[in-house]
Amino acid sequence: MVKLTLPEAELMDGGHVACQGCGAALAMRLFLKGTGPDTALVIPACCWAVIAGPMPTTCLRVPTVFSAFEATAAVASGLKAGLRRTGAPKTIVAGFAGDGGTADIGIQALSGAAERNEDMIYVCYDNEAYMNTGVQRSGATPPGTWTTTTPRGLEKSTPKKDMPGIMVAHKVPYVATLNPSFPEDFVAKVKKAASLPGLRYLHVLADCPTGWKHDPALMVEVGRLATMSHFFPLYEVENGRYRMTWEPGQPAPVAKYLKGQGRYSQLTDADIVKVQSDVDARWAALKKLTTPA
Ligand SMILES: Cc1ncc(C[n+]2csc(CCOP(=O)(O)OP(=O)(O)O)c2C)c(N)n1
Ligand SMILES: [Mg+2]
Repeated sequence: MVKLTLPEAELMDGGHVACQGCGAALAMRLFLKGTGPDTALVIPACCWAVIAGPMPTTCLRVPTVFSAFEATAAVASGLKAGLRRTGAPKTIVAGFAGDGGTADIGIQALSGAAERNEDMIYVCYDNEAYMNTGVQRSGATPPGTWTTTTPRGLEKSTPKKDMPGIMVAHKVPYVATLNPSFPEDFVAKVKKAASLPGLRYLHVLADCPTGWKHDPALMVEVGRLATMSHFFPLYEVENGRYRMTWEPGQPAPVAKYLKGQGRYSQLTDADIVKVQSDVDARWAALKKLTTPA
């Protein structure tokens, strides 16, 4: 008998309208396995507002509030206050927003909630563009990426906004990076976040085969390569202390990750060398933070 390591209960049904191979769909499924049924979600405008679907056919088995695009953390703050007041203080309130809704339009509400250390889990599922409206670049789009607003020849040139770093700078109790291709690590971090008070920020890499331009069947593999190549390291920061949670023994070349995706098909060998050196520099900086003095 295979021993299951993840909670068996499903709080998200199949039959939803996510694209095939949607990393954000798997992220929600794993997230709810970690928080359990006493969870209330706040979802702003994003793919997930569509995936969830309307009542009575929603795929979510937990109560959900749909918020304005910029308001996730403000609505979650109010929802938590209301639940406390009406006798349900233990319900986990979780914002579940995209990278556009977090790194760009929602950052003010999130920063305010973080500064007040509101009691919520805030999940940013980062598919590295505004996917729901047709793959426009966001602050979280990596440099060199094709999107519909950074077409070939005019790819994004500025760095990806470091949302986990911004949240660590707010000195919230818990910040972590998660990847649905590493489900045990994913659910362990959600469970840890669920056990802590205050604002817990989870930054999830969420593959979007539609916008990243690859075969949807390869979603888990592409996600694995993101972490295996050090492109998306898995770490957590508890009360300011960094800890790497999973490290590849021998990192894969970043080229392997990039070459599997059409959004990077315009990169030259020289461009790829540059991405590799940026990834190496970020990894070295992170290793310094995670190595006890
Ligand atoms: C104030 C406002 N501006 C623009 C929109 C249109 N809009 C809806 S979803 C979306 C993209 C969201 O991108 P992201 O947060 O990254 O989530 P994803 O679609 O990638 O899941 C946009 C621009 C909106 N609903 N409200
Ligand atoms: Mg997005």
